[in-house]
Amino acid sequence: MINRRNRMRVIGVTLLAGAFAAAGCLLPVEEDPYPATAAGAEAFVSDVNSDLLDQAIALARAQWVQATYITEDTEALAAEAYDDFLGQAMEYARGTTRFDGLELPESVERQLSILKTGMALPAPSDSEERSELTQIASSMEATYGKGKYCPENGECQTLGELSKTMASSRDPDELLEAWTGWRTISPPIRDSYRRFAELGNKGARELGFDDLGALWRSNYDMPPDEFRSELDRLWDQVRPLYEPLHCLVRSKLNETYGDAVAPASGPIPAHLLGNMWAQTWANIYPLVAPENADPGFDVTELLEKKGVDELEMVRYGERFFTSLGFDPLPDTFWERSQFTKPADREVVCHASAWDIDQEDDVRIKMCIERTAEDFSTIHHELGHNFYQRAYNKQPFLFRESANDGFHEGVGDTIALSVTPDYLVKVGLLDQAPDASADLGVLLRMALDKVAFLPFGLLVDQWRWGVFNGDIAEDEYNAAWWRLREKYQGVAAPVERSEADFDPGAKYHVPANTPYTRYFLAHILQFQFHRSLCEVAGVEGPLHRCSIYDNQEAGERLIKMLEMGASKPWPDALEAVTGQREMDATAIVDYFAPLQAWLEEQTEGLSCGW
Ligand code: X8Z
Ligand code: ZN
Repeated sequence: MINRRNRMRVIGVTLLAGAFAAAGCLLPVEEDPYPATAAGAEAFVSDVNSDLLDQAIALARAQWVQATYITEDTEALAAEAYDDFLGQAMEYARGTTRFDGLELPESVERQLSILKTGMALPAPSDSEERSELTQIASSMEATYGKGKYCPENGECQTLGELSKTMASSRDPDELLEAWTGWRTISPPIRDSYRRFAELGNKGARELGFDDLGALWRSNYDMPPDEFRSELDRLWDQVRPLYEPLHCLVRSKLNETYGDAVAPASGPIPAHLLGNMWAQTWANIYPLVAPENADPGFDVTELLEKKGVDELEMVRYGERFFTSLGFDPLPDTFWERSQFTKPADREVVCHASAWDIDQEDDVRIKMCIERTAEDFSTIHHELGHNFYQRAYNKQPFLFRESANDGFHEGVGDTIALSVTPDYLVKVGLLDQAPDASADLGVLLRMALDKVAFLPFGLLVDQWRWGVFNGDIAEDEYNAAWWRLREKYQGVAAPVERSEADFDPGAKYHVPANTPYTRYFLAHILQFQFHRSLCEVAGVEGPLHRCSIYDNQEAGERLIKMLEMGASKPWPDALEAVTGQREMDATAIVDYFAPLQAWLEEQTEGLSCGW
């Protein structure tokens, strides 16, 4: 049994003993286990690693049960477990200051730094405030997970049901009802969120950060302000891809719905884009499809046609990873994961990947539907699991990705290899379409990957503003829509007010999951893909490359994953790509054949918003 609690108590006793000794008392002076020396720092880091590992396992179990069985009891138990974990982790994080300014081995220095910056939710040292914070955190996630839209005369609808409407309906009234309906779940979260930000900021300040957003931005091996500029740089690189796509989609929506519903200029009403948050648009592909460029297949239809059920979809995902040289998933993955929505209880359906025992007990939690979107999400989640297993030999503090964009990007990289040729190889598609279909395939992909970029960026622009006070409580909602318009060129379809809390209707806000990681992942996955295709020796356009079954590419990837967070992220990036910078030229290259066509299509239209 690791003895962290006692150790920490020893520090307290030592300091007190020193004071008493000075006053001439005869208390025994215990030896300080963590003197402010390099050896002390090393001992500290080693104990923290083993102790936090135990704590993290206890927390993961409590959170798993809460997320897969939401009740008042599991909510309270998860909050308690979080409270225990955070109390400990914060004590350790604050304890790092005794080693400030010392000359330390690089790895020790890095672990001390991760201890402080790696916490998405730092808690204040006051135990009442800490427990208030963890209760708020648990209850916000539970509120979201249980959220339903209950119309006055009609049955309540879950997010899954409302999302289906958003994806497939072309009736603007129905779309509007689903859109506003889901947003009835979040006003109760608004006040909790205000208090949450206040307490999270307090915790961040106790660790020496200006606010919680500054802490989040400190996790990228560069000063937080430099990270902001990095994001601006990357966004500038991809804007020329996004703007013509926005322009084309707006004009097609205008053709479909007419001026009254979908104006030909200005921002696009957010309920028409096929997704509850207008974050990916592939569901409206049929409305924008180019003539004579039918992609020739639709994964949703293939899954149905071939009778592939939810579990088999996951098997396909696993087989992709094993084809690269990863070990198969353990039996416990299949026994303990939640693949489909249980009929008899409330669960958090938002897809996630878990690492329960930090060894082999990895799981996914999804409410899988037989769709192309979920097929891709399965690969995304498995990417997390294979990453987790790859770095499980690292010390606890390094059991993370190089930066959080890497974790989000690995499974997506694999999903980019789900090409028509791959589908043929694994027997899902009978014949690959010829090159004339490429435009359609690329456009459908762009509606996912390119459309997502500004959304990926703005969610944290909002949170950072809330955390640093730029966005005051009385403009939470207005500021959200200002950012939606600025980055995405999307607007609320009906008047919103400060009685609403639209950011809270997006999972990651009540669940406190930082979001910039997804923006980075959307840049990084194309970088990984481009390099791995090169390693695999696949020639031809990037959108036709699949690294399926290629051991060299697999080896290269695994090498990076095994590093975990042990080195600054540019080192990890270099291990796969030879580059030390995040670089959006890869996504631009990938979509180059589409870009020319998009510009042609939108010539003469007045673009922008
Ligand atoms: O939340 C997720 C994953 C779990 S880490 C399903 N994603 C973001 C979202 O759904 O908003 C993946 C892409 C963006
Ligand atoms: Zn993810």
